[in-house]
Amino acid sequence: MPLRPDLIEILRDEAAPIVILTGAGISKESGLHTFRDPDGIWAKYDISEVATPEAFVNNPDLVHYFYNDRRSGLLDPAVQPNAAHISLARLEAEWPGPVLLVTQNIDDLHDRAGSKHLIHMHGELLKIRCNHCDLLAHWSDNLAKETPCPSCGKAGGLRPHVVWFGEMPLEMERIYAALGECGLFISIGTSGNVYPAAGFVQIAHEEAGAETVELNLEPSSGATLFEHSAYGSATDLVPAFVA
Ligand code: BJW
Repeated sequence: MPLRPDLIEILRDEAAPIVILTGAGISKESGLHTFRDPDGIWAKYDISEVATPEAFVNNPDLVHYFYNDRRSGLLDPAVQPNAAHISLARLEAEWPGPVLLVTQNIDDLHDRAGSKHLIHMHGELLKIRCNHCDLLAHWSDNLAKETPCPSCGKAGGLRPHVVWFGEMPLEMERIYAALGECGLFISIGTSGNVYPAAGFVQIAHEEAGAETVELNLEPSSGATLFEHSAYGSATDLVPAFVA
């Protein structure tokens, strides 16, 4: 069984559906920055200037610079899935029940590690979409406000396929359906500051009666909502958890 035996014992069903929520902390040891740690992205950038729809209208150059820089970082050959990403892909492959991985991360490290049932609820850094047409495409180059849309040809409409503050996260119906019937909810490497993801633990516990586990470097904002927890780095905790 690909889970620690003591955890299997607390589950009502040995093939219980599992929902896993991940945040920036799981990719930290792959070389990507978190947001709210002292050396995090929000220590360098003002959220309202780069991660809102208004910021994109007011200063598209800065928003493009911000995401182009992060895209270059992600494409650095040194940035690779770590032991935590790989363990979660193994859990999905070996667990007898359904496993849904919901990530707030816009990097592609879970995809590269081999996770298949994966929702990028805050979008994907390596995709763009167009405000003028229905284009959604893979993208690895730099974007600028003058870049014409490869589909409709208009300039000014291309934007990173990410979810900014005030926008609706992606695939929420699928996520809520899975939370409503899971037997185990695991949160990894997220500070619990951003909704709706921060509220998933309560939905899993109250609606589905799920066991809830937090694995993080330190207690998150919602730490008291979890029944089980372990604190340390993701590359230590997650492989030990997916024993
Ligand atoms: C380690 C580690 C290691 C470090 N190992 N761990 C309710 C109340 C109040 C406000 C709201 C509310 N509901 C909605 C809102 C508004 C808003 C919101 O939440 N505001 C808060 C600030 C209060 N939410 C929204 O606007 C969202 N949209 C929305 O709600 O739509 C309406 C809706 C209605 C009904 C249903 C559903 C929806 C959209 C939020 C979009 C977030 N966008 C960002 C940026 C875009 C993507 C990008 O550029 O990357 O997404 S913000 C940023 O925060 C990014 C992240 O995905 C997100 C979460 O951050 P995360 O992953 O938790 O990172 P950190 O840095 O905070 O934490 C890292 C953790 O890892 C730390 O705890 C470390 O200790 C730990 N760690 N190293 C293990 N080695």
